[in-house]
Amino acid sequence: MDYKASEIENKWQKVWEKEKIFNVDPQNKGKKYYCLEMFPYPSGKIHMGHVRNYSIGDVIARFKRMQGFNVLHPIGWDSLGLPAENAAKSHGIHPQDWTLDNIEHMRKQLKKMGFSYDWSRELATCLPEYYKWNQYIFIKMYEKGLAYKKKSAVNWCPTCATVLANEQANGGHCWRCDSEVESKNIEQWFLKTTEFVKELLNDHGELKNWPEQVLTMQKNWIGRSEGAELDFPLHESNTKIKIFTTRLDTIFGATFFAMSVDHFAIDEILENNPLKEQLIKFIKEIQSEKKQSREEKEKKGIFTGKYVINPISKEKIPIWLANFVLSDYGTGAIMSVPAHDERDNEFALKYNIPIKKVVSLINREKEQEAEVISEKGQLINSGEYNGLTSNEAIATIGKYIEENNIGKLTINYKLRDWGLSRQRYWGTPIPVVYCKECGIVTEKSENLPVKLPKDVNFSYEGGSPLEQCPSFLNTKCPKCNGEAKRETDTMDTFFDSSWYFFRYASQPQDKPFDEEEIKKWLPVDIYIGGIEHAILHLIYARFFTKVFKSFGWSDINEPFPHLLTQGMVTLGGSKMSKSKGNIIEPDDLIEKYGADTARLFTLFAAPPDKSLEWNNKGVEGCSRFLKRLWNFYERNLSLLKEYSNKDYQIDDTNNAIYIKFNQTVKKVSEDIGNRFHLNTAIASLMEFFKEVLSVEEELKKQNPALLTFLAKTILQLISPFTPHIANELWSQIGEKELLEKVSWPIYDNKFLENKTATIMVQINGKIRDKISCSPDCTQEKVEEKALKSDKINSFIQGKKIIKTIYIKNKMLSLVIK
Ligand code: ANZ
Ligand code: ZN
Repeated sequence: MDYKASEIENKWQKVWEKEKIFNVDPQNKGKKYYCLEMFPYPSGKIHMGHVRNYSIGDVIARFKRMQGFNVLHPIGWDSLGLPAENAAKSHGIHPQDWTLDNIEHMRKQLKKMGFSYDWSRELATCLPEYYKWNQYIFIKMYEKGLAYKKKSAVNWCPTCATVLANEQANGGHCWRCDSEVESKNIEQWFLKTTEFVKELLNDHGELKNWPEQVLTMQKNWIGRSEGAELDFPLHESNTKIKIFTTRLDTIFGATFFAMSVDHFAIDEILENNPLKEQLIKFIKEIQSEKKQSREEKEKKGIFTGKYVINPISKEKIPIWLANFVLSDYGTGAIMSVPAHDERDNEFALKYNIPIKKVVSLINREKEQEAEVISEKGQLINSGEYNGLTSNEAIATIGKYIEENNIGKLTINYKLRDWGLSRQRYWGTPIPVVYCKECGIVTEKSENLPVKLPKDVNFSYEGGSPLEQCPSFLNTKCPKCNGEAKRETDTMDTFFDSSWYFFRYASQPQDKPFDEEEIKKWLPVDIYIGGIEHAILHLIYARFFTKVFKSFGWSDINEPFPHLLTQGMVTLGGSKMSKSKGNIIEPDDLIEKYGADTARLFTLFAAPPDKSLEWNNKGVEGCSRFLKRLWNFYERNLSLLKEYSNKDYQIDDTNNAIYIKFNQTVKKVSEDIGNRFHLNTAIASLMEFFKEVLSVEEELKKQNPALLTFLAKTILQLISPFTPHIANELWSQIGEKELLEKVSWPIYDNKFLENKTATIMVQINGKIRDKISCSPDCTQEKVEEKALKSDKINSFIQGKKIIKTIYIKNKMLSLVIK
């Protein structure tokens, strides 16, 4: 029979489905193993990135299953969000229909890949039965003060007509469409991520198995900054304005004071101020500027005509309004030290403000080269503090301000609360109503879910289509039963993905998840996904886990102790993408070669965490390998059937291959299990197969039971990678059990080292054969073995051995005549 991938793949997928073999078995007494890959957004069809991500997870899940673990390997759909709504706008398809169609199609595609999911736990975040629990969780957060509403300047993407979270507007551009982001002031819902900022940072210590890069990205995002808050009295007033600085040591170099245009003390500064008009004009101008980082901004400022007193040096310094001072960081006001801070320096040069050096470097050369000395050093021009090192000065001045009640040492974080509101249709409705009598009222639990109305107008450009839907908008107050209006904002879809892994583990009807089940399954043992989720998703999911713990819903502290970030799939050196036109379609690949080849290549071509350059020759090579494998079983079929369960003997002649077997099992097990080096596991499997081929003829004659044993082992070892062909061959040789239910092979520690000697046999100076012996074999034994060899005998036939030379463990040389 020829290898027909599509036929056998279809066949085994049906068997798996029928037997529900990947569903969690409640009777399974094995140790739990929760293998999770980041769930896909149902964009329409799967791409090679999915194939890679899910193939990696699948090998691990299948491997653990064969090792006897009780495996949970779920899948679902991150299925709310903007693309569905855009499709509705441009093609007139309802987001729900578009999404559910896509899910249907992609589910088929995943099944065609042969992934070992527990489909009974499949979930889609766009279904009311899922987002109901988003709403439930939101209400609990609201009750605990973890969800709140405030007016705030938001990042507004004019193209998507929606609010973006800071992290979605990184660098001032929309993460989705790349348009320039504007600033807009509206009422927004927030989740208090900052409540857990210390835990989010400190518990990195528990994440020993996270890539260093991801930890660093999160650390920078959280942005812990040690410094001091310090009052600067307004000249000729009782008002004090607080600043935040990390560099108290530079305080004698503060030649001006700068405030954000949103600072609360501005009113007083404007009062009776002859410059009032210009100042207001400037404030308006800056407020309409788009949000950008402090460094990126072109520095703009205006002198207010007012002054503050430096509380340490007692100097009077001018107050400026400046666009590079952020209103939502620190205190919104700073002492500016242009000699030692880049931003202040740029500003001072632009506006001709004096620059006063107060820190000098020990390293003179470096000091002369640098325009702005931002490093710490030794104090100069700083009165009584001269001569102290920067750190000594920070400590001394810090102590002074605390003792004199003019300031305190503090820690600031860059992490902001999570702006949750989206003015969009295809998201979870925020379960809140506005009542004239009662104000903000959350929906009653028994009224959940607040369902998205199906019948809305998607061509509406002004904001959320929900605002235009009276049947949704008009409602009764859950408290007083009076007239009320529903909140029309929906939740950022990152809410959905922040806890879906809890819901996979447990799906009760009456609560988000069951505590006992969570205790059993969580934390996730291995989480696999792209590095692009390093900050957003992974911080939010950690935050939710900590929130649930604080509610007493679970005692899990960190959801993902082990994170594997898979590399990109590239073609021609750049990431496969529609816009670059360098896409390989998984469907085409499956059709041409079969899912097993697709799986094998994506796993073999690179280590999981490195990028994978697509290579058609490599795909061909994997396909050829599977054909060779197939043919080996086909030509030995009757022998393999016959010897399937017979005992084999290990002796000197086959010791080498038996050792190779043990080495291979060890290597493959460790490569998958300890290191996730799936590519090297495959390489050693291929090598092992080659060795078996090299002794195939010999074993067929001398030890068919051993050959059968080795052939079976190969199928066990390869089954996590290419499960269809493995099962097919397994059943062809007469095995009844599905390979998924067969245990993983074990190796024998006593047979890991090659203790055989390979001895060349020469006849009249030419090597004619080699034989294997244990190293302590006697010359007699070696000769005896040599004379048993068919090859040697064919040379000796009719002749006489006249001389024998033996070099121990190396060579047997026969001279014949
Ligand atoms: C004086 C100084 C001298 C500063 C010097 C730095 C260097 P990180 O490390 O990011 O926390 N700053 C404080 N609040 C700010 C705001 N709302 N907008 C813009 N800048 C602000 O940065 C802390 C430093 O950033 C603070 O220390 C302050 O400038 C500035 F040689 O104070 B520094
Ligand atoms: Zn009411």
